[in-house]
Amino acid sequence: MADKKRVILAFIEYGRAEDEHYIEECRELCRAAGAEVVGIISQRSRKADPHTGFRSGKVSELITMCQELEADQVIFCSDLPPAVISRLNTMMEPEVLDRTSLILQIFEQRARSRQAKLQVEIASLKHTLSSYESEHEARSHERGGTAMNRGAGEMRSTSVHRHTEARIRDLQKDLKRISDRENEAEDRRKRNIIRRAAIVGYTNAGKSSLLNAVLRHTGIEERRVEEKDMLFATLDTSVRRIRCRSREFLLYDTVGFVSRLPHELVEAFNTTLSAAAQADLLINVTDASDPMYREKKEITLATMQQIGAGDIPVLSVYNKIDLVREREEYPGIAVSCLTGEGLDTLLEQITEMLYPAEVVMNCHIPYDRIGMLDRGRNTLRIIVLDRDETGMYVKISGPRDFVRIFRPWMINEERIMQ
Ligand SMILES: Nc1nc2c(ncn2[C@@H]2O[C@H](COP(=O)(O)OP(=O)(O)OP(=O)(O)O)[C@@H](O)[C@H]2O)c(=O)[nH]1
Ligand SMILES: [Mg+2]
Repeated sequence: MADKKRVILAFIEYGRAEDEHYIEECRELCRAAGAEVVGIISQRSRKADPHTGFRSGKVSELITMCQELEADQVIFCSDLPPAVISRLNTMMEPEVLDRTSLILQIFEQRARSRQAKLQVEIASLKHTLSSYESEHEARSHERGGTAMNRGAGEMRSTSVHRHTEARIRDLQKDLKRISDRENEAEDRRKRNIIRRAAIVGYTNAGKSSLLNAVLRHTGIEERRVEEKDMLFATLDTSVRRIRCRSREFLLYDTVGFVSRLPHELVEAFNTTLSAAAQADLLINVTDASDPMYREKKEITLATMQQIGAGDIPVLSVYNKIDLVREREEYPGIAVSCLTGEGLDTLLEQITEMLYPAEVVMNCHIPYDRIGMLDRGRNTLRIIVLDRDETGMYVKISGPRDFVRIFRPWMINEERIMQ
């Protein structure tokens, strides 16, 4: 195995309460990228130096530190303009990257499916493009340049720019072909009128573990998904069929989020996240043993809004409760995927939320439409009462939206249960 990259983390400490957590998270991101953090350097400041992020004395200190610690890379974790990052790159030997590039590196290493690979490549190219644009803007600003005095270098960069944009368009076309196929599969699932719940949450909260725990709890030992103590272990969406209290639903495991997730990535991962955006219920999993769990839960909700899933009902789940000594009154369901605690309540709540108000309808379905009953078999309770020469008398109960499709053959609506 290749030697681990030796990384120095650089920060500007703005004096915010979350600074310490942020540093810790960047350390974890490095670990996830397979790098070793050999040093941390920070400068307390209200704002970043517009040219080099750090002030000049600190930059010299960073250069010396790189030599002494034989660093291969510097990750500047404060949000600096790309032009600053590229200026720093001209000033020191090791490569200087921003946090977005670090996250992109992790995604690049983890991407397995064609879809994930395409999504990551698009995000990387978009990041390069925005870095390039910002650098270009900074340069022409410094020079006071106008369109009239473009040099040869600028013309060359414009062609690189155009080439990158064309490549992004090609990749997006490929991605669209894959997502169209997936949408067809999704449409087939929808036609089968089966309800869908998506597990979403901060990375490492235990989303994949929750899917596995539910599988185990409902008696399915096989078809487990990978769970791992590492940020961004899951990049592709997995889906499993769950049967609980004579009801069925689909449960999706999705990619996790972090604070300040690069917008290029959120955009590119729209296809993967569309499972969540189209779900009937979002299960927002947080790690209750994490001191920052409230903030992380909010970040997940904000990201869900960003992808257009802000209107979907949310069930909050507080996982890893086995690690919490002093439990709180959680506004949701406390569970442990490790011990199985709380899973009964969770499943009960999921089915209640997925199948809320129920309708019971007596119908006479003609024999040539009997196939309709097949479509509802996963979601509805169907009891055959009688038959005659033209069709069947059935009692159908289930969610109003689904029972409604049998309205043309309704004899009467019996009662409504809440
Ligand atoms: N003690 C304890 N550990 C848990 C529990 N649930 C999950 N874990 C651990 O937490 C780590 C992360 O779990 P995953 O299920 O991979 O987390 P994830 O949310 O899918 O993470 P990403 O795919 O990276 O977004 C693993 O080491 C799990 O074993 C729990 O209830 N209790
Ligand atoms: Mg996972």
